[in-house]
Amino acid sequence: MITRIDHIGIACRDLDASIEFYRRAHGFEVVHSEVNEEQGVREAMLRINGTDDGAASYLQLLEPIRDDCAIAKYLEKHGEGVHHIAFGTADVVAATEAATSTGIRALYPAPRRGTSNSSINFLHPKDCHGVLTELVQAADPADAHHS
Ligand code: MC0
Repeated sequence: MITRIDHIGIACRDLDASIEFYRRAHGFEVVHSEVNEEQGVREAMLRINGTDDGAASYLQLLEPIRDDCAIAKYLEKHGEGVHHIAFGTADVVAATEAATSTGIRALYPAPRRGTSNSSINFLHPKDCHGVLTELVQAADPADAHHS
């Protein structure tokens, strides 16, 4: 079951410039940053709000660290902007199966590692009316993205 929006992923060319933009425009602060080698990104999580189910919602700013990763390809084709929406769930395998049982393609046969050791899968944008959709299960919902 999906319970919340975990984050909106935004592709950017210059992570530090985008962080500064969101700080100046809206007062958002970075609560976590990391490099995800597998996904080919340097990223920052900006906390937007807390929720009553134990995890908050974030903007996720994503800068590519190599030319062949998904974000680099997206920037080349579309430029900067919203790259994906991530829905939070307590069980990413069950949420993925619920979606694939309706005919939507999952991109991975099993969950992979996401931000802060979360477990993630993606649903193909062509099966989701043009929206790349991520499903994310926090490693520890009470402490999502803070370590
Ligand atoms: C591609 N397409 C998109 C899209 N990316 N549509 C909407 N939103 C996107 N983000 C469309 C293209 O425009 C194209 O449509 C078609 O999908 C095929 O795209 P492509 O450019 O040929 O690229 P592919 O097929 O090689 O790859 C697309 C795919 C890939 C979604 C499968 O990006 C992927 O595997 N994404 C999952 C991983 C990911 O995105 N990692 C970065 C975030 P047309 O009509 O032109 O054919 S990592 C992350 O988010 C982690 C750190 C986390 O949250 O914890």
